[in-house]
Amino acid sequence: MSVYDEYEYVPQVIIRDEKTGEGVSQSVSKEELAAVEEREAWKKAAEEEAARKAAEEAEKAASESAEDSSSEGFWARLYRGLFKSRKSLREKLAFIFSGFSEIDDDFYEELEEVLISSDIGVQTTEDILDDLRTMVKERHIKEPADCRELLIESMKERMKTTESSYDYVDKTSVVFVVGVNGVGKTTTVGKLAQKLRKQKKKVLICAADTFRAAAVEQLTEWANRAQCDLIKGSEGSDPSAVVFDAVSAAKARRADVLLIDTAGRLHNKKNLMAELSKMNSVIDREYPDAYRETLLVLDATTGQNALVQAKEFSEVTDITGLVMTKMDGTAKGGICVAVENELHIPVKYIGVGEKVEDLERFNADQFVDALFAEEEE
Ligand SMILES: Nc1nc2c(ncn2[C@@H]2O[C@H](COP(=O)(O)OP(=O)(O)OP(=O)(O)O)[C@@H](O)[C@H]2O)c(=O)[nH]1
Ligand SMILES: [Mg+2]
Repeated sequence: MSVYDEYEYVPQVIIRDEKTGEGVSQSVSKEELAAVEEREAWKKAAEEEAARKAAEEAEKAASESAEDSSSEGFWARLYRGLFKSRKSLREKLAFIFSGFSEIDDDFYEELEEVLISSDIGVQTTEDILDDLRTMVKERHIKEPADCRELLIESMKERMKTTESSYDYVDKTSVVFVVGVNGVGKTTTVGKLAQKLRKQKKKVLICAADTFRAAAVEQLTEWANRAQCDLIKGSEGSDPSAVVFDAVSAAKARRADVLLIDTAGRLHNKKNLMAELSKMNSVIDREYPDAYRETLLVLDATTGQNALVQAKEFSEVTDITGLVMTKMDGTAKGGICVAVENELHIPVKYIGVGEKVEDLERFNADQFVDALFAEEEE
């Protein structure tokens, strides 16, 4: 019922003059009144829609900042994660920087030992010392303590041999997560799923580790937490068949990213590698347009062993990035410098704890700064 129906006289409406802003009372016909009412209703609906959108945006912003405020923020997490490595390196370096009065062969020898014992690796240590000798000469450095800055500079440079890219996040992609037993593959898949979901990506998880029933349970929990779909097979089924199903589902559901968790528990290396290549062929055949990423997960606590694993995996499959886990539990953080410098495969993420937010994109400068930071906070 319109206002008009209630009155016998021709209604007056206030029409606002656009230029002066003044309201002018005018008589209007039934049709005009209906048009005004319709316009008002439309305006109200538009305002309500704008308010709803603003509230949605505010909620989204709050949830994004919640990702950080629920924990300590990027730098603090990195700093905490590298606690053991930093402490160990600082103690050893303090000893040689204060214990030597000049930069001589003994100084270099001692420094070499410190770097190797910090799991920076023999080859990378040699490279860094070569850099250091050159810089000391060129810049006429005399004080051993001044070598600290040179060391930081060289390490950063050594880690910049490869540029990390995260292109897969914005493409229709398939991410294989591979690695040996217990390094943190499933945890990494779970953490990545949540990260991607926070970025509003449609994520599908594939449980291609069919060797342990517990693996599927573990992944189901992560998938529930991240609120994303999970494709699984029965225990002992062919992982490639599960991958096939996952690809079909990813296509049908228009997933942005398909994350594939694989087994690290095959009875021998040959089987593991054959299985990987079979799964890769399924993707090549069934999902040729998908952007491919193969992340090799390495447990930083294993030090040089991680370097060996990275070499072996990269011989049989095209590794596009590394994930160094358990950085929080080791003084062997220097291994990141070694893998980047020696293998030229970028470290893309580091794991600094078991919680979902404890997975960081890797940044060489910040990593080295956190490793050498002076004061404990
Ligand atoms: N402290 C710490 N623990 C981690 C990190 N990443 C994973 N873990 C722990 O390492 C253990 C093994 O992790 P999983 O994700 O099950 O490893 P996986 O590679 O899937 O193991 P398999 O499937 O058995 O080969 C779990 O207890 C994780 O919580 C990390 O960055 N820091
Ligand atoms: Mg697993």
